[in-house]
Amino acid sequence: MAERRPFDRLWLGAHLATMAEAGPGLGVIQDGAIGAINGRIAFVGPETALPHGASAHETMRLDGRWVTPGLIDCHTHIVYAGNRAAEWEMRLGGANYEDIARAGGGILSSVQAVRAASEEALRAQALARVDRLLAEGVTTIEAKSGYGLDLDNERKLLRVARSLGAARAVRLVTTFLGAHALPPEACGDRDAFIDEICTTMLPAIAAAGLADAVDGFCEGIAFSPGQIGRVFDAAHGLGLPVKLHADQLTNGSGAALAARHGALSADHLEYTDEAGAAAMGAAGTVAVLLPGAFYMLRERQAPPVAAFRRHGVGMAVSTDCNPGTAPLVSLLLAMNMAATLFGLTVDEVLRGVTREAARALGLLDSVGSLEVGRACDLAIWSVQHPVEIFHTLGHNPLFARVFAGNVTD
Ligand code: DI6
Ligand code: FE
Repeated sequence: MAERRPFDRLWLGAHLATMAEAGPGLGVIQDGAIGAINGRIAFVGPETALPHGASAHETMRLDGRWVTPGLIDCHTHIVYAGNRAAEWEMRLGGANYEDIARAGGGILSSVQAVRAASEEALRAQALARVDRLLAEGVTTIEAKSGYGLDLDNERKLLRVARSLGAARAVRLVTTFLGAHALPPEACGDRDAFIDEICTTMLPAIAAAGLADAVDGFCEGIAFSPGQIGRVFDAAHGLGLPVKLHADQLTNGSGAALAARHGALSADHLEYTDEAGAAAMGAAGTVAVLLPGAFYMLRERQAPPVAAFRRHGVGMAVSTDCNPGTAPLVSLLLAMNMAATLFGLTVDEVLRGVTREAARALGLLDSVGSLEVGRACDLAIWSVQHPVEIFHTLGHNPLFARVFAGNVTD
């Protein structure tokens, strides 16, 4: 009989939420085992199905704990400088987000702070936030630019984002969000700024390999569908996938625009209508729901979750971690909010930070589920049932985090 290669690591005695199937449900395996070789899952199944005589260099017994795929925070603006607490205080006093933005605050005040910050300062501030996410079992983070708004500063943000992935045991995915707001030096000329993004910034950033995808903010206070469409065409011309901040504050038909361009995801979506949801379903565009921003802006209209279900739109859940609308460094809290505020089921939430979040990043082949060949990224939870992972506010039941087969805590 051929000699069987031992696993590098083997976890036994766990209940597994594999997220392996496309359909609803968690793909549960009771009394399961996971074996890793070279950072990938080489076995996943009931412990009783382990090949006879299987051995491992290291074996861990999990005593009935639950294992999910490592969590994925698929929409963040985690690299920024300073904070906007004073703006929040103004909003608490009655000011509104769009008025603050039109008066030169909002995103543009973070742009000022980022332009003044060194790369080292940005990295230190972002790493502190990344560490909070990792402590909750996150193994993949998407990070957007969009607070630089000129080539040098957008590159600076994306370099810092890439460096976070080298500094910590985490998969870091970057997104260029040049079309986030109009910088002051553009003197009000939105079309000229879009030209600059398409002909100068985007090609330089793509050539430097700094972005894995391209995003935009389609909104009355930001850019029109036509302007975003030009950015998307330029991105596709360079072979980069696209995604969109859509219908967050008003219905600007952003969901349909994203779908028309084959976007990986459309994000926020509070004001998306039935036609937008239908277009997303037909295009396979994932709805990324961001309840932290909804909560901090004290929005009243929740995204059309029932329409997303009707049209078979996958739903992901993310923090939107940013200094303005979502100063939030807890994916567990975002998960709780997605259930409490948006009405997602427990299974939808858990799929939304694993399988659907992976799909929103175009990474479903490598992460987001416990299947042979996928990265061995695991979150191991001291809970009796998966709902307890995000039930208790302010409580973190993570027992251990595994990144590419290595226990990191
Ligand atoms: N919507 C958001 O929630 C983020 N960007 C966007 O287009 C954060 C914007 C901000 O800094 O206020
Ligand atoms: Fe955002």
